[in-house]
Formats: sequence, structure tokens, C-alpha cells
Amino acid sequence: MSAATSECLFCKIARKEIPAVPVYEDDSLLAFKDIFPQAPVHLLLIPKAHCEGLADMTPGIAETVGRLPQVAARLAQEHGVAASGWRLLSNNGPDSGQSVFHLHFHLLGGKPLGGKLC
Ligand code: D5M
Repeated sequence: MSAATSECLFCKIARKEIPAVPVYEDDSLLAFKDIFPQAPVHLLLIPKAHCEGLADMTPGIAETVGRLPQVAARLAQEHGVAASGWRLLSNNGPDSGQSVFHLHFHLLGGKPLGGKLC
């Protein structure tokens, strides 16, 4: 295991070493509730395998991320925001405000999101 994955917060959540509120899980993808919600529905979707961001994806992680929008759409439906609208975004790098350096996507909805992204 690399130092990055042993110390990484979201790797620890994926390994169930840190508690989270899961809403979806399969072999390579996990979704859980954001601990600091910015909207009534605020979920995080992550590949379980570690990479810092979109620029660092291995082909396997890219395959997982390719399925992620469909999982997000299903979660939006299950959380009651499919009709009202929702946003899926990933912060990458310092200027984006990324604070956890394990690739993740925010699913936000349940209020008008306006121009404020997250
Ligand atoms: O988003 C990182 C997000 O991760 C931010 O919205 C808070 C969330 N976060 C941080 N720690 C936890 C735990 N332990 N559980 C659930 N959610 C968490 P970024 O795009 O990197 O700013």
C-alpha cells in the first residue's frame, strides 16, 4: 500500500476504517453523505482506488468514473432531486478548492444552486 492510500481520508472511508453514511457501494465505487453538506442533498461519489484527481486516473479508475454519472443519476432519483435538478462536480487542484486529495464528485441538489458551485 502506498503512503498516499494509507493516509488518505477517503481511502480510509472506502476501507471502513473511518465511519461514513454510505448511500451506494459496488466493487469499485462508493457514495456517502458529505459531512459538511452545502445543500439538502450533498453526496460524495468516489472510486475506491486511490488517485488524487482527474489528471491522475489509471485506465481502471477511468472505467469506474465512466459509470459514475449513471450512479449519480440513480442517487438523484432515490434522494428526490431528479426532477428539481442536481449538480455533479469535481474539484481538482488548489484553485478549485479541493481539500481532500482523493478523486471525488459532489452530487448537490434540493435547493436552487445558482452560480455558487459548492
Ligand atoms: O471536498 C471535500 C469534501 O469532503 C467536503 O465537502 C467535506 C467532505 N468531507 C471531509 N471529511 C469527510 C468525512 N469524514 N465524511 C464525509 N465527508 C467528508 P473538496 O472538493 O475536496 O473541497
